[in-house]
Amino acid sequence: MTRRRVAALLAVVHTSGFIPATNTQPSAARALHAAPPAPAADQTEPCNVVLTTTNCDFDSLAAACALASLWGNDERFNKVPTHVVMPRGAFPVVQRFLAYHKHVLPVRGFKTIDGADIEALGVVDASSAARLGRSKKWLENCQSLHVYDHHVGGEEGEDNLFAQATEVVSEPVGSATTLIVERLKDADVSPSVPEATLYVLGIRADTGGLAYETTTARDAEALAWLLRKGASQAAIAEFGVERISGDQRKILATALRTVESRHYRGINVATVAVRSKGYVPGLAAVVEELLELTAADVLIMAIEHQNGLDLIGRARPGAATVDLRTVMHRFGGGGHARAAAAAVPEHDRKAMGAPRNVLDVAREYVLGQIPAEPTAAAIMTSSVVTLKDDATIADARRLLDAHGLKATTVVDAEGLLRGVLKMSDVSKAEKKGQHTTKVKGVMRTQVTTVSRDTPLARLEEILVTTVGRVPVVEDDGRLLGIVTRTDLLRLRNYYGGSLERSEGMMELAEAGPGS
Ligand SMILES: [Mn+2]
Repeated sequence: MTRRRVAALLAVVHTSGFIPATNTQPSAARALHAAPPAPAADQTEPCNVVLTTTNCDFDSLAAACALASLWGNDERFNKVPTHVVMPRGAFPVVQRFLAYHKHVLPVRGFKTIDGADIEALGVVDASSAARLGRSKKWLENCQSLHVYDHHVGGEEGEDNLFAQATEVVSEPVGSATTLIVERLKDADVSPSVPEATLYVLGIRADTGGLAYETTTARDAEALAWLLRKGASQAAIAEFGVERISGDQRKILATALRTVESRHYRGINVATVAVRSKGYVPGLAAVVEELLELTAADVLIMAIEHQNGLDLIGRARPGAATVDLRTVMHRFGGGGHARAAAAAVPEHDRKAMGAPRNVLDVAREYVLGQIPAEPTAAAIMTSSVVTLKDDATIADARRLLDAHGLKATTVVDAEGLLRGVLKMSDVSKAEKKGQHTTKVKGVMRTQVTTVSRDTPLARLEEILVTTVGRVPVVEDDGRLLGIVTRTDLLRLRNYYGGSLERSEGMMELAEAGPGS
């Protein structure tokens, strides 16, 4: 089949939102697998089932297929076959992958399973029954329930499956697939090449190719093991990039025109409401694209469609205090702090009215999570190594060397900031033999300064575009402290406590001339 025809087929799949091939496997195709005589789709047989979540992503499909493989090699489970079932819908790229690979994966249509036949039921990438769609009813029939999830701390509430589960694996790694690949490795079960490829796609999708904040060393190790098992880099290159479909593009274009940004305490919170006639899969990818294109720190999209109203939210690590999971939890959804979603319950929709109102409520939650922006006074190092303006170049050299500095501030006898002296200024003066020259004749007097009330956003702008350290001064020019890039990195908390406090923890007095 040519690529174009597959694409044409998938275009039909997009509008329905389901995967017809797995739900209604044509009998002609079944007949090709001649031996043993294939059971009719409606013939029942005891089995295990592993469920993906609704709107199945690569992590969910990969984790489910990996668990089916694990059970197939475990004598506690392998007396009966294990099938993977997708309750409702999948990301377009996942559908495309399945269109090529369904004959090598244990995926079965929902309707081909009789709930009464299920022995062990696996749930991956979720710990809430709400994520299981119509398969939820199977929870009552199954003999044992096994939950593998990496959304630790989320999805609590009445739908949480932990209480009724026989086995719970809930660990904070980047992907659910990682949890099960580790078990395959421990059990010495080698995946087939297409399986290994799918598992890599699962880990990549949920870790953003190991780039997301939630990524752990365990994800990278699981991924490396799969590559050693022969995962196809050609297939990963093909399916590892989500392509925006025509329907997605239309919504993206509308959203770009109507997105509303609100700057609050240095954070850009954007919201947008869109409508779609049919179910458009893969809207999370649209939200991610929008986050990039609008330079928002937080973006929440409301999608109104025939079956209800969905919210999808994404946030950058820079919006450190924003926890979209708790925001979406308010609307019965879940996810991670930086990526979460909800299908807004009917009663909320009735109470709030238009999608715009629902978005306003969601935005208020987000704004409530943003603390007052720190100012220079809170961030600065207040005891700064500094020179008096009547110190000599020789004094300056001693001071800079002693503290390993490349520059220092210069103050007068009253402590008023008079200038900045750089190492290069000192070196130049030394070459001219000006060792006893006063620094006030050599220093730079054009100095960018800020006040104690300068907000973080402005400090950041100065520190990343012009100078690496900026003095904080009182209205009368008295030097209060200094803010450096190190302070900025500390505040961003990129490196935990591993950064040394910035230069200049010295008392001003110690650095006076002749000291
Ligand atoms: Mn996941």
